[in-house]
Amino acid sequence: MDAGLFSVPRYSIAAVSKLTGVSCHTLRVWERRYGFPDPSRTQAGHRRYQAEQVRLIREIARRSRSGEAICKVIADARDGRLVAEVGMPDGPGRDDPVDRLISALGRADCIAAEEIYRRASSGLGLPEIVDRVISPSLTESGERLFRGECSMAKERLASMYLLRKLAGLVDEAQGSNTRPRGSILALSVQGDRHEGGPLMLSLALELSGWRAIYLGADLAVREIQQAIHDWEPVAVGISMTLSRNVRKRFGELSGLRGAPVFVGGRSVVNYQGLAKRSGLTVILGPAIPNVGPYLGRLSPVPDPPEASTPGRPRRINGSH
Ligand code: B12
Repeated sequence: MDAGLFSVPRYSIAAVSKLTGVSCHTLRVWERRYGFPDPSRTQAGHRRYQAEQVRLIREIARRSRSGEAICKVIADARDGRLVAEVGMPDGPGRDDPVDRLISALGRADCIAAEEIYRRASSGLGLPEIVDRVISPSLTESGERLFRGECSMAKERLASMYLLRKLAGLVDEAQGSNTRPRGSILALSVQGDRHEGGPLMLSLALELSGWRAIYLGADLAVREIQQAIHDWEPVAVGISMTLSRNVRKRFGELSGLRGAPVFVGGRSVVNYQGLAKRSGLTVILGPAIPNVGPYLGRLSPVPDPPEASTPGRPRRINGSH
């Protein structure tokens, strides 16, 4: 990593919000209240953050989500006592398995990629494979495309490889989740073609004992209504990766009937008020640790009396 590049303040507040999951409003509040982070300003007065600051903000957000007092975590960051355990926005170093995996895929060397993936995931549980291998690799391959460092075909090969692996983990979790508590739709809405979020949501659902009905990306809201009608899920979980048209989509989602709708993903962080006004429940942060607690408060709708067997999970077509 080039130390000079690392210290150039080049991230706007919107970019930092997307990279860290902390809303623009919260970043301004922290700055006003605690004097941290303290970004540079462009001539026009716009905030610009360094990669190191982004890394620290990610770590602050992670610790705050795990229950530490925000004023203490920020004081630690300000005084240089915070060790960031999470990845850097400028991508992994050369020896990092993520870098080697994406580079092998960039050469279309699927055998080498498989070996790197196998070693990097060996001995890890499903959530750790996601956190340490799949998620950072998906991000790195897409970021290389956005930085102009690889072709669309190379990004596509890497994304498809990683999404297949993620889907494999969903299957594995589903195989162990033999008595699901109820079924939940997992998808992203029309216009949003990112599949990583809804797959990750499906994995989180299966790991917390629910049956994910994975409907993929880019689904029209009227189709969601039809799916609620056909399968009567306990809830609908939407992954929002793209900020484009969020207002319009929330408006459409507010018209869904027959199941509560919850939304998560990187785009909801700056639209929490709007989501609530649209009758949607917002779940912030990564899917795996955060979906279970919310769903724990939802009780599955019981089967109709003639079909129900006490103590059995609710059936949906072909789910078990
Ligand atoms: C891979 C990728 C693509 C691939 C997608 C391939 C595929 N088939 O899925 C391709 C190349 C197609 C693509 C296209 C575009 N992309 Co793109 N993409 C990415 C990238 C690099 C990784 C996304 C990913 O899969 N991450 C891994 C997943 C698992 O992480 P995640 O989605 O963040 O999900 C985590 C949490 O958010 C949360 N979560 C997610 N969903 C849910 C749901 C619930 C309920 C909960 C509780 C939690 C939760 O849990 C997950 C972790 O456990 C990101 C950049 C990045 N740094 O992430 C940009 C990014 C998402 N893309 C972006 C953009 C702008 C685009 C394009 C518009 C680019 C363009 N100009 O064409 C198009 C839009 C296409 C479309 N219509 O959707 C922006 C979105 C900005 C925004 N918020 O609007 C990003 C952030 C890039 C950037 N730095 O600006 N992209």
